[in-house]
Amino acid sequence: MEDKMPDAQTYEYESGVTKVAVPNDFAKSRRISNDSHLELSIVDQATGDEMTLGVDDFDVQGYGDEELIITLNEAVPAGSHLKVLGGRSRVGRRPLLHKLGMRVGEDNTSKIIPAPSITIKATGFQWGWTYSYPDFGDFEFDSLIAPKETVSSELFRLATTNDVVVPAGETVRIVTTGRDVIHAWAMPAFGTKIDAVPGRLNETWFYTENEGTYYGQCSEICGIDHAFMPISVKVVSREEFEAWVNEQADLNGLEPFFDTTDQLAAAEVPADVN
Ligand SMILES: [Cu+2]
Repeated sequence: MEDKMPDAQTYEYESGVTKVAVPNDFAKSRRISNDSHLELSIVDQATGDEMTLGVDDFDVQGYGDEELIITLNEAVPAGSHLKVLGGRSRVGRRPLLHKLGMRVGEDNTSKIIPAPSITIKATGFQWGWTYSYPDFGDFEFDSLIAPKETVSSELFRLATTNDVVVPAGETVRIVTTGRDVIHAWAMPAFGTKIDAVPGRLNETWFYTENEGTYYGQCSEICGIDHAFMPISVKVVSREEFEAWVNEQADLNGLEPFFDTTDQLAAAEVPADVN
């Protein structure tokens, strides 16, 4: 599963609609072909709250075809829009009960996840990591082991000088390479481990909805300081992420990437990132 990049797509439709045509233009083997490949929700535009529709709330024609026609029992209410997430990429365990007719995802162990919204390039070097964010003005920074006296004993040899910052609930593509010898970008909490090889690009991905900071380490013996190149990923809200991106842009002499005039004031900018 790690080697297959998530490819599900999200489509949004206005309030008032009852019938929508949804593209199903994946490769044939990846098409939406049953209700476990679809997730429909009604999103309140004011609050952002999502209410997931049950399979009995809509009817689908054209499973497996290039276009699906979805008919809702009730029109999308005013002040809301319809979000359709469709595709075969998932995270979580696929319950055995699915084979007995239970809808995948019903017990929250497995769910559809969208194609990556962010690509981060991680370059291993002796001894640390450089992270580039090509989608957001192409800033980059180095992440080195944090000085011992600055970290708690729990984070000894895990904390870094700069966290990788990503938004929760979005799929993140990680592209790895090496600047000198082979390293490996490993993040156990995400089930992610991939070699970072000079002259080659590898790619993998992760997805988490849980905000917090996660730690990993280089996992390919790369020289005398191999044990001193930790990896830290800070998962934040979308608003915090955008504020952080703008802060990075500023540090790199770039224009702000996101127009977050309101959000910047409201969002908590992670204090330990610079
Ligand atoms: Cu190493």
